[in-house]
Amino acid sequence: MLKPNRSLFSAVAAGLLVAGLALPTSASALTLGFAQVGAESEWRTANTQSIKDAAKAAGITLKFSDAQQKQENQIKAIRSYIAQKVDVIAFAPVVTTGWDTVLKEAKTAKIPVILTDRSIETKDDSLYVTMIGSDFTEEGRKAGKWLLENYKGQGDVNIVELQGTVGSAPAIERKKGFEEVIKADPRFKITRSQTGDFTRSKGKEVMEAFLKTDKKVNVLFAHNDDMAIGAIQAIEAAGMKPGSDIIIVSIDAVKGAFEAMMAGKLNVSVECNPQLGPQLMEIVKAVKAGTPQPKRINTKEGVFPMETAAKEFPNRKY
Ligand code: GZL
Repeated sequence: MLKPNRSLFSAVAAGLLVAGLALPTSASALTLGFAQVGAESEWRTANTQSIKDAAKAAGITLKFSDAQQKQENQIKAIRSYIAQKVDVIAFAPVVTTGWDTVLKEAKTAKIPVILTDRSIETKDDSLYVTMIGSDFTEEGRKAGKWLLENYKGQGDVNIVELQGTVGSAPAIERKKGFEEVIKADPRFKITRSQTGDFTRSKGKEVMEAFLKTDKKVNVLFAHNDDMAIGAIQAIEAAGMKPGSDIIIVSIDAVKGAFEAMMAGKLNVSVECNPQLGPQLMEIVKAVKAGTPQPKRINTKEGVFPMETAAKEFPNRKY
């Protein structure tokens, strides 16, 4: 067998470099460290699948961690990626605050950081290259707008709200957008609001508590479909009809929401697209190539009322 002629290879490499033609850094040479929030919802599961599939398709080596929705676990994962000297770090910050210290460590190690899905609060936005994700405030506005335009009842409209994870960008911003829109009609009031932490089990538990004390609930606004699906179980257990006795407005537009809408138990779901994987991999390669990125890249999304669910369901990819 021929032995590789190392001196020939290094001569060619030197020639390429002298000619200013750096050796092609193929994506396969790239390693991405990704610190995921957890596996709390259908949305998150689809988001994880999109990232894993896209890394494979792009030939990028992926190191992946699941933080079980705990910030300290995400920080530990980011530190381990720094120690392993990955090319790029990306993560979906479980909450908006408390990231500056670890991101400064990444900056000192000259490892670029990309935020996906959720944003952070920081005084130093040089700590991350860009944030790719949805406009949660707009999602909250869309939910409020659908309600004002489609609610048929007369008189006061008592709304109970299942908030997402306390301190997370989607929970803060969806609430803000929803309230901004419903304040246009004084009949619409949020009478109870509590976190269901984006999970089905917690959404069911909190809705049970709401129904025990609130005799008149007209509407449920849930910050994600998983909590809405949990609440549907609680509403039925209380002998009421979800989707008619209590109008339900939700966000994500995952498959479970379409199934609930087709069963007449959920009235509308505002889309929040989890399929950020392909765009993320393009940004990883661009960042490594030194191509400047906008600070914010928004994903495009729609609104899916119950009446469109059966027609749209076959097209759904998550
Ligand atoms: C939104 C994402 C939220 C989803 C939830 O982009 O951060 O977290 O709405 C998920 O389903 O748990």
